[in-house]
Amino acid sequence: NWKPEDKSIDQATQEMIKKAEKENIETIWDRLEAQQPQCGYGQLGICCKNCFQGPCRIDPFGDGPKKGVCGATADTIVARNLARMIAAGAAAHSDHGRHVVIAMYEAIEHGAPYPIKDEKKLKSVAKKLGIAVDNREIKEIAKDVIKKAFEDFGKQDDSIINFADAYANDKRKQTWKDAGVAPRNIDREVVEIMHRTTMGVDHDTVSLIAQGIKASLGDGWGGSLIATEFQDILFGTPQIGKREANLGVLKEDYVNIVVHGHEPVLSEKIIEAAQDPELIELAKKYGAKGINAVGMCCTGLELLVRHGTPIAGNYLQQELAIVTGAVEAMVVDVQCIMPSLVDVARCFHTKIIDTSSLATFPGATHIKFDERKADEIAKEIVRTAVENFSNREKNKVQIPKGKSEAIGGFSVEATLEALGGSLQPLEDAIKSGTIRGIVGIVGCNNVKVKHNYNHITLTNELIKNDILIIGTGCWATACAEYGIFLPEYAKNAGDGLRTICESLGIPPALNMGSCVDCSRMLVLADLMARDLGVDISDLPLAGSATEAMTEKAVSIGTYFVASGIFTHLGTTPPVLGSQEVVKVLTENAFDIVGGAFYVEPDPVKAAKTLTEYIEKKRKALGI
Ligand code: NFS
Ligand code: SF4
Repeated sequence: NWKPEDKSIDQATQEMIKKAEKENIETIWDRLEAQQPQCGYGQLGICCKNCFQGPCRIDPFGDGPKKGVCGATADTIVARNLARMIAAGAAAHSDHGRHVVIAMYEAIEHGAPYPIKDEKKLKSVAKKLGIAVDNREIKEIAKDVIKKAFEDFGKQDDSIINFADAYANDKRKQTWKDAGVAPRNIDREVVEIMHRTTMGVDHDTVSLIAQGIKASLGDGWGGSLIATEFQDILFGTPQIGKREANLGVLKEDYVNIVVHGHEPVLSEKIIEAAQDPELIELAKKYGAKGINAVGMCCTGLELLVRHGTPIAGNYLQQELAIVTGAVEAMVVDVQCIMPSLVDVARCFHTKIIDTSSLATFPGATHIKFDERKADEIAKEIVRTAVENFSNREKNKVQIPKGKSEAIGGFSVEATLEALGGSLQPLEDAIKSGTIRGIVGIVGCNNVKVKHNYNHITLTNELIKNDILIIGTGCWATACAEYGIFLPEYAKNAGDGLRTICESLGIPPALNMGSCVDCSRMLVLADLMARDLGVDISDLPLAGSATEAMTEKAVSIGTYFVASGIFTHLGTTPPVLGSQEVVKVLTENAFDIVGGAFYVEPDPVKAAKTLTEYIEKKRKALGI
């Protein structure tokens, strides 16, 4: 009895859920139902299978076992499981970062087709890292920047990683040093979590969480930041402009290609190939009007903020894009890609094309990517999609009308430019109280939450309170679909925020890009802290992952907290089985790193708490 209206707030999405139901196509909502009731031990985080004397479960209430076979307590087990989630999340973001550095390396050393598009950004990154730029060849500067990044993945001394050292202010770095959580090497912090959490090593909640924090900082101020900066250098720094979002960006008469996943090293090339005149001619030969390449999830956001490519949806819409019956190929790389796509695609002519050597989907077409042959491979993928157009079954096609326009591309650079060169106008507005503060919202849909409901409700509630929203990931796609990223949406904001938005011509919520671009929010917060001569934890800022789902979101939340930001989670991570862990995350963290977690499923209540927190911070600052 779970109605489409209760599964998503978005009409186009509801329409496709109905179509799937009618055609007996199984989607994620059906599978969640089939999983009920989900395991209570798992939900509380108190099961362990880190060795095969287990699996062990702790009885949280009754008089069952309080220790695993080896003697591990609920506290140990929960802390270990949490640390492993962070390790996985940090690994995913950072490996993505590594792939971009490698693409640039391959371009410079072996002629891979990735020319540097943004020399200005390259120079500014180099300067931050202390690399000389005057009178030097671009190639030489790039080589030095690549070297610094590779060091961050591999250096063996105990100094803080180069990018964190270059980008974070001294106050923050001192806090990390004092707490013993300054990351030394992106890979090493992840490996150390795996070591500490294997059978019989670290059993102390605080030191396990501290290592989790260290790895997360290696993500936020390391791997993710490197991904963002190198992508800007290679593909251009996002600039503000108008885009389109939702399933309605698919076009009936065109060859539709959806690029889905996370790494623009691939999707950039697909978008280029989709503009190839020969392939467009071929599409016409098959009876299509042309090629329509659109994005999905974070790789979609990467394209959207840089090139204005339309985005067909966020995480919970991936199966539904195929259900339209109008997708010739869904091209996937890594992360947040449902294995079920292959099954949904079997009901249509759609080809799922997997491209990453890291991710093979049984039943999909495998066309594996290689930087050095990027152009040829991208063309082959697009050609495969074009040739599939004639297999489309017209009677199965139903594309929802729903789509919305949205302004996006608020990189820190573009934001500064919009503000006239510095953050001062924004800081003045915050000081005067016209804007009360800023909340960064990130990440995910989670099928346990009505699709986009938390994102939209929390955003609406906060802008009413004159709080400017910045954000990334599936939140950004949700807002784009809802029309929040239009300057005229400012009429829904409080008077103060509305006035500022109107005078600048910006929406009340700013799309900063994909989830690795959460690093942009850190850079912005850091800049503001420097300007005002305070620590990030003193600023009237907060964070939220209101439909959090992935391990990556756990890593993001943790590095937000460790950067001094009070961070709301709208879904509950599996940690409630340990009061000690919960206390460290929600209370003690304040004293150690200046930020902490806060869990609240109701976005209206969460907005209230976040607003109160921001007001408290204002008071402490005397503004
Ligand atoms: Ni972020 Fe992107 Fe979406 Fe969540 Fe998945 S697509 S990296 S993890 S679900 S926001
Ligand atoms: Fe059980 Fe300990 Fe092995 Fe975990 S590590 S499965 S608690 S014996």
